[in-house]
Amino acid sequence: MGNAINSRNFVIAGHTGSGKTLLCEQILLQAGAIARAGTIEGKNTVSDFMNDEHERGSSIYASLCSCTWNDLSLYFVDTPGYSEFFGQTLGAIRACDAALVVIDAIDGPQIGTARAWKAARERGIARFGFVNRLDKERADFEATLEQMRKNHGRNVIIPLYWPVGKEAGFEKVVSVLFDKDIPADIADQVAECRQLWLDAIAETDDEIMMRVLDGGELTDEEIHSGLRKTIMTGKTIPVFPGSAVKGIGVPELLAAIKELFPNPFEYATVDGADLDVKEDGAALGVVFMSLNDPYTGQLTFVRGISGNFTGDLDIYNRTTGAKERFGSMFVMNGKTQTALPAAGPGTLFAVAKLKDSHIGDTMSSDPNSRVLPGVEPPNPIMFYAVTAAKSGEDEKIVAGINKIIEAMPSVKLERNNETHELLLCGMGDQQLAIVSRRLKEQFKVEAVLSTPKIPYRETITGAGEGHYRHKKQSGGAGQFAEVFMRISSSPDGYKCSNDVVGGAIPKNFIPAIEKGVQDMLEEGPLVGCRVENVAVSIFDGKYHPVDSNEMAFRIAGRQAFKEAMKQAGPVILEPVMSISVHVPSSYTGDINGDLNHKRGRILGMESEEGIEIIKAEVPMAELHKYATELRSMTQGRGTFEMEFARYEQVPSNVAQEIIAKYQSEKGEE
Ligand SMILES: Nc1nc2c(ncn2[C@@H]2O[C@H](COP(=O)(O)OP(=O)(O)O)[C@@H](O)[C@H]2O)c(=O)[nH]1
Ligand SMILES: [Mg+2]
Repeated sequence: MGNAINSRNFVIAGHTGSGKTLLCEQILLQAGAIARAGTIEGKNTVSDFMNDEHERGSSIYASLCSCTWNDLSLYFVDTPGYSEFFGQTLGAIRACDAALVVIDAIDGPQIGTARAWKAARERGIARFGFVNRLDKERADFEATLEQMRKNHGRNVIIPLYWPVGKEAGFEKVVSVLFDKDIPADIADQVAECRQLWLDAIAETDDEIMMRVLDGGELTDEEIHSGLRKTIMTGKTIPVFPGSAVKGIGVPELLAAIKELFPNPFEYATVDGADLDVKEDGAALGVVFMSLNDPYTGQLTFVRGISGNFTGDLDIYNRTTGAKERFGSMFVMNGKTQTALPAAGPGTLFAVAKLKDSHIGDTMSSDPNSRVLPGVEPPNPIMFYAVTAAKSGEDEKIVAGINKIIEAMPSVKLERNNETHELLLCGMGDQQLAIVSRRLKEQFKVEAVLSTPKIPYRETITGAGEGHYRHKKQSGGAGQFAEVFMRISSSPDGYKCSNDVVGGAIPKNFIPAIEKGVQDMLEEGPLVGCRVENVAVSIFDGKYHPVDSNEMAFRIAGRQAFKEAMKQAGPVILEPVMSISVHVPSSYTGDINGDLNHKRGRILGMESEEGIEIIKAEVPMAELHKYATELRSMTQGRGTFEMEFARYEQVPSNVAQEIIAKYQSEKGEE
């Protein structure tokens, strides 16, 4: 494809159902890349090609589209709108020069819209808005715009075009800056937008500022370069009205992509001011997506940043250290692959059969190239314990899951070393259901997902003394050990001291006693969980010159500790998570009530870009199904983030329940 200055790439993001997938279809159609636009209902769009997507009627995986429009090479990524699949969107935002956020003109901006704006702002890329579905009944451009202005500011969100006609009568869009022939009923709105643009452009240059203040005119050239500047710095967000179904507003969008979207040389500023983007020299790129599908096999998606990737180069994965070769490279359009001999700056392309390259990795032909920032997936908020349905298939399960989640950056598989469970961690149950279904279909193994154990811990609140005399006479040699110990609370961690005087226990048996204590620390006496923050003093005992041995002292140590713990006010600690729940303001009452019910503490509320954020601390044990509960409480309009805060003592009524449950499970074994 052409040279880099004539190529543009962008990510299409936004709330689910806003029309992102159809907008891709319409762009491809107008560029002549497809002969007819597919429909969601017809399950024949370029970008929703996976079975899972046809079943749901919406995007789950990010997908890459490419076309040529007026000598301009376009690469764009259609992304799923659901919060569960947002990890994919983050990968695309990391790699692209610009974000085009699609907003539904009927429902207005939603949580998925806010999430997309925010991620693009944090990445520092240029942002554009497309207000879609204006052909549909109840569509309201001005109401949608008002909402967006309320969230971001009137001088930030500025329409570059204005719609003519409403609903079924929506016929075209006019440029607020360049069209002379403006219908009378929209003249005021158009004039206001024009002024907002002129003010924003004036902000970019002192000389222009003076001229605008004096009421002077700007040339088209000055307007263009001013627009580019204000958009690139993120100070303004141009808005395009349109209809992805009818194609209205899309030619104007395409023209703006050529004129106003950043080109691959301007991208450098995002990854570091000193990054020198060149069409020759060492090839440098970043992985932003991955696909492992029965039709396509393993595909890794790369954004070329500088230099030229070709099949004969050795490519170093600078993040993992793996050496790779880009033997077969493709331009992608949904699932359609076209061989690509070389990929330069700005190109989004796929590479087949890479061994060890993952989303966010830096790829370079220079073994010493810099390592670029990767992709930070959101923290998982839903966890399941995974086991194989058939015994002996655990390894197959692990291998299968690892393959599947390669394409899902927000899903992780990890072993918890306190509960010893294998945990599948992700953003919601729909995502995890996809993993287990693909395991069955593609890898022919069945996984059982169950509620994971909570990694409770145990500690003491006071001091206690324990004594144990271990004595056994069985046939030949006997066993003998006697131990006295004191324990007390130790806020900065476990300690053990040997305070035995007069050789009551020889020094060489002390480590065995400590081993006994450690056995109990691993599996505490209350509920079998890790014991922490205890200081132990071994202060007396007895031994027998023939019958004493290490095993005997280990047993005595274990029992003496158990005894001491009983006296020392043992308590259970539970992990408490800090969460922030993002919801439209009408839901905050319900959400707060529910969090109180979950033993949560509300820390505060703030609002950001039209979304309320409730911060709270809630015990992990209460949050297992929260992703699903929140979705149904808010009809899908709420999301939350979560991270570990600290361990806290479990209230005694809850502790009783946990102990009773542990005892009954232990009884069954
Ligand atoms: N009337 C109308 N419907 C649209 C338009 N764009 C999308 N839709 C419909 O809105 C629904 C969601 O579209 P889709 O492209 O899947 O949205 P996505 O989830 O953002 O990818 C589908 O039923 C589309 O047919 C539009 O411009 N006008
Ligand atoms: Mg879609």
